[in-house]
Amino acid sequence: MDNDCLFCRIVAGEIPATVVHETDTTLAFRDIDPKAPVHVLVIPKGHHPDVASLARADPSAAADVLAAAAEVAEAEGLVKNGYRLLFNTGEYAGQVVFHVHGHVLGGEPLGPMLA
Ligand code: D5M
Repeated sequence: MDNDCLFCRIVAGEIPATVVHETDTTLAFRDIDPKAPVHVLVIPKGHHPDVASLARADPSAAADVLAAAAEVAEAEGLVKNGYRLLFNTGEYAGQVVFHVHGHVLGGEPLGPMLA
């Protein structure tokens, strides 16, 4: 755990979050500033700054995050119409929390990514 990391502190229960899914290795909670009717963040419990670092250091945890995101999408009723799974990676992508997180977004048409 990184004591300066917001999402590590959510994993530790030091900061409240609306948790919607949890496994031994992952946690999923609602985004505090939702950009769609469903906006859930899926994270590994271990601290890794971004998805590339996670995939390198712990491929099994990376697979767990993807599986958890799919389970969240299913539980949130997003599978029929589709959803977006997005990992902002680095400053130019707008990543502001450097504990890797997948955004699960859905519940309305999201439009093309690069319009
Ligand atoms: O996305 C970081 C996301 O993290 C952004 O959508 C807001 C969200 N966020 C920030 N603080 C919290 C707390 N405390 N609970 C839930 N969600 C939070 P990024 O991809 O880094 O731009």
